[in-house]
Amino acid sequence: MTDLAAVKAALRTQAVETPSWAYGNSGTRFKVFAQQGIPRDPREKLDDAAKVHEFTGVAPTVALHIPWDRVDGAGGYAGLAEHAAQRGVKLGAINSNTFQDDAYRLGSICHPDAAVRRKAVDHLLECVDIMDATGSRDLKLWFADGTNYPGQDDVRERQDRLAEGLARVYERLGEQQRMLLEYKFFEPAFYTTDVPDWGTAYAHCLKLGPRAQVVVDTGHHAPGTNIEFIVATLLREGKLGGFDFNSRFYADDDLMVGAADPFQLFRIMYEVTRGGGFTSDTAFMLDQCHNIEPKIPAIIRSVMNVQEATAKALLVDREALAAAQRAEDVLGANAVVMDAYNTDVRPLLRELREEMGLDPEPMAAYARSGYAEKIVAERVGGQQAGWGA
Ligand code: PSV
Ligand code: MN
Ligand code: MN
Repeated sequence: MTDLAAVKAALRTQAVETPSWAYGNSGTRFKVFAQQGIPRDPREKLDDAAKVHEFTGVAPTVALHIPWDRVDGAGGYAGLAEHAAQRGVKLGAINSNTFQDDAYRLGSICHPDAAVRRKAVDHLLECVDIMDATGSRDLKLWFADGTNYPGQDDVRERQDRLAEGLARVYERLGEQQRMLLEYKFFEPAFYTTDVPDWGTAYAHCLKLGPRAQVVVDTGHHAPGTNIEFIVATLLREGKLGGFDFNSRFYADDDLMVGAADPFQLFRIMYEVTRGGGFTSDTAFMLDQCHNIEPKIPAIIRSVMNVQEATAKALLVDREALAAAQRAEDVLGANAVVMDAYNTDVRPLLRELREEMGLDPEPMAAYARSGYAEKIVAERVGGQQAGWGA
């Protein structure tokens, strides 16, 4: 039997980090649909993120993206951290950006020209300076580097350049800081990508040291990839730094986590709980864009989707599962997992929220709060998230 009090206690400690860019206008390369009430600066993005935390109780940190969230003057980044604290949230991971400058046409830290590589590394070092000011623990690195044509560049040499650049940044990290390396199987490069998969990311992180860990962006895999196996393996090796959660139907769709395949999210969260990732330093971050739906409710929904999948994963009767596995009872073992997945956890979560002093229905409570109307009235000329800017 699963101990429901223990499940609730674990859920109380859950922390899902929301990304600043999810609050801004975004779109595809075809069109950015501007919405009303969109934040005009990083502070207003934090105001919106604080609302998500206020109604869910489990979204206490906000990831920044540099330069999209660059602040000059007015207290700088320490001032931004202070603003966050006043709203009841904290600044989370700093995401670097080495993909929106003309210099990066052939890559950033893997670029054939040392001057471009230096520019990219300088940006990453600036991100660590920002982490010092904000108190952020994690530097999240995603590289758009790669090639489009066979022969365009030396694929092995690009790995050497990558290793060298990462090592320079790793050396700069403080004792309590981490470097989280993200992989993505293709796009914007289409022939080779310099960090295409967890194996490449893992190999670099292993060489760098314990403060370099892998980020699993759920949207960055080929169809049919068993993501939970990757999660189990990385956790076993002590190298799972965190997640960028989102949903995909086709490629890097960045749709709401748990929307396309809630069963996959449950399977991932089961491996997380099984592997101790839920109680370790694994960061649970969203990496999403809300192109056609209202942003704040979509992010509330996403946080709840992660919470529901986690609750179901925690409900797996581990003793019964182990017993069935030992008895070589294939169907029995599968039934234990499916029983947990098929449990309606919404009543449990409503109860939990009430115990936490929250409204049991975050979506409805947000809608009633009047915040959406308030920001539409107050904000004119919202900022684009960064994509397609
Ligand atoms: C690009 O694919 C991407 O979605 C990566 O997942 C990063 O985490 C994110 O952009 C922000 O840079
Ligand atoms: Mn990502
Ligand atoms: Mn992505």
